[in-house]
Amino acid sequence: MKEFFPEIPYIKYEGPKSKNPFAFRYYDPDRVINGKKMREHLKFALSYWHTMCGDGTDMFGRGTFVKNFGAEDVMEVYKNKAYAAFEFMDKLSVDYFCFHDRDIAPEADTLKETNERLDVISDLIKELMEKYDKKLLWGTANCFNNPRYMHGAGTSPNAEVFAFAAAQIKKAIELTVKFGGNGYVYWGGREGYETLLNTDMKLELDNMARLLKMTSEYARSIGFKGDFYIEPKPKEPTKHQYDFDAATVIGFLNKYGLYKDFKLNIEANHATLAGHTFQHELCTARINGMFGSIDANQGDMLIGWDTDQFPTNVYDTTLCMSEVIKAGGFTNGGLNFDAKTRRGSFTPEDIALAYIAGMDAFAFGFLKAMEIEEDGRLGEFVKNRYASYETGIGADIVNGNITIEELEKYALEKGDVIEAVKSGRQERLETILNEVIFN
Ligand code: XLS
Ligand code: NI
Ligand code: NI
Repeated sequence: MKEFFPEIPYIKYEGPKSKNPFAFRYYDPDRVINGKKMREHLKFALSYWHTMCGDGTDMFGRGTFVKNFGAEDVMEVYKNKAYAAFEFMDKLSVDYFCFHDRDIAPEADTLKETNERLDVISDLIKELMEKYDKKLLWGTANCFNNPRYMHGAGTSPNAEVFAFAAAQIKKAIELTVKFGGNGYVYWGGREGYETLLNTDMKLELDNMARLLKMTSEYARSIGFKGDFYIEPKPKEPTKHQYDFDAATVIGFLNKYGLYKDFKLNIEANHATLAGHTFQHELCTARINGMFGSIDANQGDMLIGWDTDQFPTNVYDTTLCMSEVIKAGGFTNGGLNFDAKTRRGSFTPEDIALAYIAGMDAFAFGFLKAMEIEEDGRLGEFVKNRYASYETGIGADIVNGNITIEELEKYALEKGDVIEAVKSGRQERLETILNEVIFN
């Protein structure tokens, strides 16, 4: 069979001292930790759109990557993308992939023809999944690229567009089920608005909920057993994206009675665009029972848009994996590299090196997060910080056993409570984190 990436070797674990660029330093896929292989703790996924399709086009310039994989005929190009994707996953020990419908087969003139193309390519992908023993982390529909979606899909002012989006999502769900996927993602795409001068926000939000309800119920009816995820993002492409951040999405799901079936797919770069840390978004999801999956990337703090860079910041990966551990690990979710190399890093080697960088950064973060747990000092500090809620008046507050009048009496008797207040010790705690990271 044709090799699409002759320049990329099979990547093996060589340990932290290795100087070989084509080796893992921390990711040792079959190493067992706490009864599970590292590959099962981390569940890395390839993003089909960035890796197989993204060509580096930006606002000021054309593509710098060639992604036709040696073919000219449009369907041949997409078949080759599939072969190349599985070769890449195989060489890098990436066990999962994620896709949009339009990443795997190009749109034709009519929906019917487009769906026929999807049938052809999805048969091939299914075969390759079996051959290489790869799994689908999640599927989704691209309801934002085509001009028909310029004003949104489920939130379009045109009912015709709503109908088209519903049909498109139906097919994407069928493909997800065909691949045995355990996740289906709804990222807001163009579900948002530019100006209230032309927008009925209430109807748009009601319609968005209608689309989610209808499509998720359909998925259940055809045997989908996995999780539905909403992926929050505050802006880009629209000025006001409706799925702003985790808290906004949770409020939305609660309002429309969708919270039971839906979880969140948290993307690092979207968190920072919303003015939050990655850890904040993960924690918000976790404490609300909505932690699902992760789009593993990083942004650039000096740039105000979604740069989707491969994650290399080990503080972020460590704190992220601490949240994953607190959530009990991944169930249906995993770590999808929704990330692309910079436009100037345009060779196939660059893409492999970027995956190695991201996988090692997360493997390192996972090992360090485990050490933080074992070390116990950070957890202990937080527990002690709230100890006053475990006994006496604190326990009464938590258990709802006290009235406001009794609290007033207590405060009046005390006169002041400043002596009870203790230092937050932030700098010391940051030193402990450094100690674990550098030891
Ligand atoms: C874009 C999103 C997108 C989703 C899938 O910003 O991250 O790539 O992950 O539609
Ligand atoms: Ni994403
Ligand atoms: Ni993104």
